[in-house]
Amino acid sequence: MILGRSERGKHLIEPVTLKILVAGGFGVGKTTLVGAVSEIRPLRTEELLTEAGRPVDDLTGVEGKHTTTVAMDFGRITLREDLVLYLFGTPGQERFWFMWDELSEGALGAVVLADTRRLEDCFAAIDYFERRSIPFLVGVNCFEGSARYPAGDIRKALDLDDDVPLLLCDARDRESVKDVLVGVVEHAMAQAADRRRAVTT
Ligand SMILES: Nc1nc2c(ncn2[C@@H]2O[C@H](COP(=O)(O)OP(=O)(O)O)[C@@H](O)[C@H]2O)c(=O)[nH]1
Ligand SMILES: [Mg+2]
Repeated sequence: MILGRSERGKHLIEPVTLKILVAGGFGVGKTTLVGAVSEIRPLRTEELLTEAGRPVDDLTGVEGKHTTTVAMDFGRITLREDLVLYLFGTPGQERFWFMWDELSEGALGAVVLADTRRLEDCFAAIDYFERRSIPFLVGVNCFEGSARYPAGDIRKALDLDDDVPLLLCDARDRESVKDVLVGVVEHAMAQAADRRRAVTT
């Protein structure tokens, strides 16, 4: 059968695949977030927190946590039939910083997860993406029992630029995480459009 020009694209939808990083401090919910939305069984490379790792991995506030991601989380979500996201949860611990440059290669954008009880844990991730002009948004993972702050106060504490979106989310909730991911894609697209305008005008 010969496909007419008007038929083009109707039968074979080649999805666009985009790479999104999920960053943030240790225990903030990166593995949980990837697991909440991934259509494939998320690939996790976790090791049990060993006695040896304890002095290094600060567990204050995440006492229930017994495993830690040593390499990264990996998952996939189809946002629309023509748009597939690959998620890379980057290790929060400082001793894995060396992996970030590899992981951020070709990334469309990033989610920086934050926990208001330990806000400073995400400063390094924000610095990292700002310095490299990688579009990111901040997702505040709302753990129950932690105080709620107005978004404006959190923005100020994080010293966020006005155009960086900040969303409250629940890393365990698929719809909530989807909103965050759509937010990253839209923010990255908007920033790319701004840059194109800046170049052509
Ligand atoms: N109550 C609550 N617990 C969460 C939430 N997100 C993650 N957790 C728990 O917090 C711990 C750390 O989450 P994890 O995803 O492993 O953090 P990671 O180190 O950033 O990958 C786990 O025990 C999760 O079950 C959340 O939104 N609410
Ligand atoms: Mg993890």
